[in-house]
Amino acid sequence: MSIKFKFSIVAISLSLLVLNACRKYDPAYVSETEEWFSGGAQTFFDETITGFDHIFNGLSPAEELAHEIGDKAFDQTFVTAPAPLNSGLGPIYNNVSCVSCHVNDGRGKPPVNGEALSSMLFRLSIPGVNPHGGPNPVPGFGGQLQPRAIAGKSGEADVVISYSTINGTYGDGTPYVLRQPVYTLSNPYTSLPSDVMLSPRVAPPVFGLGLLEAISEYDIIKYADPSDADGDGISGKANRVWDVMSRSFKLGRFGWKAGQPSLIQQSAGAYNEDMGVTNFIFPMESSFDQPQYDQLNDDVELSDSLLHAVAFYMQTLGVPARRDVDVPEVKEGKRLFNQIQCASCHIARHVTASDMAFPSRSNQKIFPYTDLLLHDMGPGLADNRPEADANGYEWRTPALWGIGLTRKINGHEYFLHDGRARNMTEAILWHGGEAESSKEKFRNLSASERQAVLKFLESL
Ligand code: HEC
Ligand code: HEC
Ligand SMILES: [Ca+2]
Ligand SMILES: [Ca+2]
Ligand SMILES: [Ca+2]
Repeated sequence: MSIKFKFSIVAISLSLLVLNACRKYDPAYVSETEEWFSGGAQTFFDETITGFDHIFNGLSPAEELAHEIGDKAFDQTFVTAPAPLNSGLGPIYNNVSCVSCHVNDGRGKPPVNGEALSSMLFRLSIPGVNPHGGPNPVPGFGGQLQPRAIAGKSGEADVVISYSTINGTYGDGTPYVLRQPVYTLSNPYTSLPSDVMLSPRVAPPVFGLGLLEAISEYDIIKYADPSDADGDGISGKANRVWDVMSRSFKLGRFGWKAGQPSLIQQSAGAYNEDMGVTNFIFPMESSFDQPQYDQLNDDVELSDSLLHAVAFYMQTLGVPARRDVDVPEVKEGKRLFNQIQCASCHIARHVTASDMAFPSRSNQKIFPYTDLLLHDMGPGLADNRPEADANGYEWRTPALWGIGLTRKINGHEYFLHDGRARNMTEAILWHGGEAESSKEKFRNLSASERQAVLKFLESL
């Protein structure tokens, strides 16, 4: 082999490496037949109300049993201790069961027409960080607001939500209206510090998360470009969060700011903070050190095996199949979605890592439409509250798979972290910051092109 030839092989492989290392994603890589199968082998052709609740294919009988136990536990209503079953609710809490927020394994919503807060919660902190670089809890209130309490105790505070109106116009002159939420805390049980920061969150859907957990850290970080080295205006940064069980920092994947490293920790945190149910990962009552604390020196309220079963249930929920993939308007919408750079963050395709110990989620080609990275989404969406490495402007790109079934399965179309968007169009029009130019391109599409983008999203 001539030296020149050898050199060109090296040069070609080097440039391939460079191309690989860059965060640009080549949409042409996606074939249409593959795309019906959003969850790879864990895809289910069900467009009805049960569309988000399918057990993985290929589980062993023991795993199927664990999933079913987890499924039941997810639906269980907890009650005040002592009780023979599902004991330990509160003393302060947000809701009584997982499913009351993650309705049909789908998403929650902000209160509508004077409803009480139910499937939405507020995280709280004051400036500074905790010993692991996470949010600094508010004295007397902790890291999350629990507005409800069991009999004889008082909730921490209520939240009053009002909306102001923002008028805008598309490039073609058609007007649109957005609503911006304003949150005020009322009736605090004790005085709140003046520098308290609030982060509103609606419950996101919980299907397909086992597949997202199975994407390797390497495959996520390869799309990160924190200082925007390629100059396309889009950075993308990984969150680094404390993993309680391994006592180390891990890539954050779950939650609207990627504040949780694993499904078991996310689920354990939900039991503890959202329901007041202590467990081996978070054994301290959320009300510890507060007057609402029940002073009961009780054991962990949830058995270790139930926590494992619920986490396994979260790991083994399949993904609904695409619909209408071959309809011309949907194909045109997909072309536009790529052209106006929605796909720079909503990355269509990933391949999960090989995992001999968990074959049902190993090596799957999946289409979640997320990079699982944090992006500055501009001042309009900012909560101005940091969470580990996520700053007050940053949010994790949410997966878009299954989003077109939201109306059918959840009966509403409130989108974004705080449910302010009343449909998908509003969700897009709120994009700012790194997504500003993509949003502007959408705003300047013709009415029929915008419709095609929506048809494409509806097909996911
Ligand atoms: C009060 C409503 C509420 C309850 C009750 C609740 N959740 Fe959640 N859940 C949320 C919210 C809000 C988030 C987003 C949290 C964030 O951004 O930090 C979330 C996030 C999650 C996620 C991560 C989803 C993602 O896409 O990243 C999982 C998994 C989850 N919850 C599981 C559970 C389990 C298991 C239970 C029951 C033990 C539960 N939740 C109870 C509101 C709730
Ligand atoms: C810079 C990265 C980025 C780009 C570019 C981007 N998005 Fe997003 N998208 C996000 C993030 C982050 C959120 C969540 C923001 C929030 O909840 O406040 C989001 C939310 C959404 C949602 C709502 C999802 C949900 O579960 O509530 C939809 C729909 C959506 N994007 C569609 C689009 C479309 C269509 C485009 C192209 C016009 C686009 N996005 C471009 C990052 C991006
Ligand atoms: Ca309790
Ligand atoms: Ca609290
Ligand atoms: Ca970039």
